[in-house]
Amino acid sequence: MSVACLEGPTLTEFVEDAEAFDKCVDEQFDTLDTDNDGELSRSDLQTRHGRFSSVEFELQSKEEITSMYDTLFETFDADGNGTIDREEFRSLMREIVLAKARGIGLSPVLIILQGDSLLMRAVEHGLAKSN
Ligand SMILES: [Ca+2]
Ligand SMILES: [Ca+2]
Repeated sequence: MSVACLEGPTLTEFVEDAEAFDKCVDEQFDTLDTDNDGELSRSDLQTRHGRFSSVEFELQSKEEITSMYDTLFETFDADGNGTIDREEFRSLMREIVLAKARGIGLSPVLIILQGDSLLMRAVEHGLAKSN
């Protein structure tokens, strides 16, 4: 775990690099899909409860996480079949990260990075670009 400085545009650029972003999101998807059936169900997410909450987005309380699950399923289960497939998940993560980017804006914020989080990848992506 480390601390890094992150700006909104770093996140936006990461999302816009569809190849890098989708690859990273797919890894997250595979990690969350505990029964490996190619779809995320509520039980997949609950199995990985601690993990998913650490993935990012500063969701601190259980209520917030539960409410995020509800929002997540209602909003991103586009075809309403009760699970989130890979495409639905990519759309979800794009929206979340872009919302985060808008929230951060142009003022760099210090964030705590978990080794395999999307934000970590975004920071690495930004560093790779600037080198
Ligand atoms: Ca599953
Ligand atoms: Ca679905």
